[in-house]
Amino acid sequence: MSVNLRTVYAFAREMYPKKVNENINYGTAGFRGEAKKLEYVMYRMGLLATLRSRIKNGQVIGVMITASHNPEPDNGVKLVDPMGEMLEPKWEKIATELVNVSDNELESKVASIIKELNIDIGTHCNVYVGMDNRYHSPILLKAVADGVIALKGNVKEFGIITTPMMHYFVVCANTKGSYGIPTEEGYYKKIIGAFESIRGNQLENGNYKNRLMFDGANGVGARKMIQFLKRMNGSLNCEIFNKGEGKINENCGADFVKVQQKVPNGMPEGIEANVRCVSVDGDADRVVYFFTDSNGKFQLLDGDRIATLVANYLMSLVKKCGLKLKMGLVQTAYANGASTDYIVNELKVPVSCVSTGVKHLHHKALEYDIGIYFEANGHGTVVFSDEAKEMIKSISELSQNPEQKNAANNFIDVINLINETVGDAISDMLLVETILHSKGWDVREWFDTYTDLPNKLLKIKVQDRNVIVTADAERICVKPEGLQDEIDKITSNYKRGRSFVRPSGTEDVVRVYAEAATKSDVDQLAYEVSQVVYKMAGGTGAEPTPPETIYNSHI
Ligand code: G16
Repeated sequence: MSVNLRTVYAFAREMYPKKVNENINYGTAGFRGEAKKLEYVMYRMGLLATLRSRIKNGQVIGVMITASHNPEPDNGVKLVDPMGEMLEPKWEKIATELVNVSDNELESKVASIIKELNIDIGTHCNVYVGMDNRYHSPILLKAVADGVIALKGNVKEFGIITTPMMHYFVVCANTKGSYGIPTEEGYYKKIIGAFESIRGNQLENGNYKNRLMFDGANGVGARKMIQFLKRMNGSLNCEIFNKGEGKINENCGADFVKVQQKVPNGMPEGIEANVRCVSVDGDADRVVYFFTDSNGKFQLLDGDRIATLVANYLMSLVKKCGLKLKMGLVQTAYANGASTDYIVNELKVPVSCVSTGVKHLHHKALEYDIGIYFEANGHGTVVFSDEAKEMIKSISELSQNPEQKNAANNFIDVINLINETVGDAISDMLLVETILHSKGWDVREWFDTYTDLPNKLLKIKVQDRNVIVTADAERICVKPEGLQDEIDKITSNYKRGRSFVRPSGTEDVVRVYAEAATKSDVDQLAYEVSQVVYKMAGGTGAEPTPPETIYNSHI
């Protein structure tokens, strides 16, 4: 096949000219920003995906158009590598360079990538493209597809899907179907089949009631949850809210619920006590639970809670199977200190802390036979080594002990229920439901496993967020000089005080996290740290406001 690189420039000039001068970076999960500025970025990511596929011998690369938890005017792009991982870090750099060259330099940049990486441009390549339900996603999807076509790649469009569905399709295609069938029906069938096989006909158990309220963030998660329920024959009693009536993520969804620590808009006022509620984000790769307790107080169960529940359950399955498997849990600095204490002291599972971004967590989790990773924001999953899967399978086939055999069969279903390719809000939710059902627990029993330290997450607008440089899995701020000393001084005044700052990789803000022994302490700690960040990192706009006026939400 002959590829004329001149086409690359022709498409750019005629259809996707770069009209902005500022440079942008591949962030925590790809490029993200105002949708109206992204067409040239998408076109170039289409080009990049073909090069990536070619260097991977024609394996499928995924391109997902979404701005996930960001507000509706934003959009973005996430690239998916052949085994479902996020794009390899070395290629993030290439992607950044490709996006920032001028239209005139584009053709020669593509030529130099091909030359430097010795890519055989005449070979076949395959790119999958999908999008969330933002109104500007179709235009951006077309730009990606044109990028693929410009370099004579094969493009397959999946239309509106969740991000985890895209990861699943890519892995299924690249494993020749051994992970599953790379279609929407194949995805539903695998997950629902496993869920219903474990649950059987007994829909309730002990204190577990089959009733759930689902906040779809007005995003694609709501649409797909409707599809799940249509195929589930009543095995899950789930009422869906925020199905698309309002703006995506606006005062609803997993990020809103986690950060604001309150019930999202669009759900009924005065939800009955102890009813499980769940929120997913705009592209359904994050999930958090919440409920209103019998005192009318909002209570959150975030990614840390899901991780600990899952670890506890999988440990018991490993034990019942009589196996010895290396299990580890991966968190980020955002993990609540109480959750880490519980993992270390009660569960006795090794825990590691890595930088924000599922790409870092996923990578670390692969070091274990069973690697559980969750960000506090609800983004996470479990990965199993091939050896672990083989061991479980052979117990299921060979064991003469009915209890052990049963546990192994159950384990296989649980593995099939989990979308190992990336954090998947719906699959994670069905896993939580499965665990609570098997334990016969209501949400309160889950909540009572440990007590979270009060915590607060704030955003500070600064002139240039990259003036903040961090180290040690983002727990230490090394620039601007002296900022960490100030944070240390402030933190030392608070019992169980901990705080860190980092530039966001998805929004133009600096994030401030704080936790402390009491709610009033954490409010004050977060405020004081925000103040020094504002002063030392070039804050813009209104200064941080003292707690009495801004923090009237509850923890
Ligand atoms: C993305 C990443 C997550 C990360 C989040 C926030 O989530 O996939 O791993 O935690 O951004 O990142 P930051 O604090 O750098 O803005 P999503 O759901 O928006 O794709």
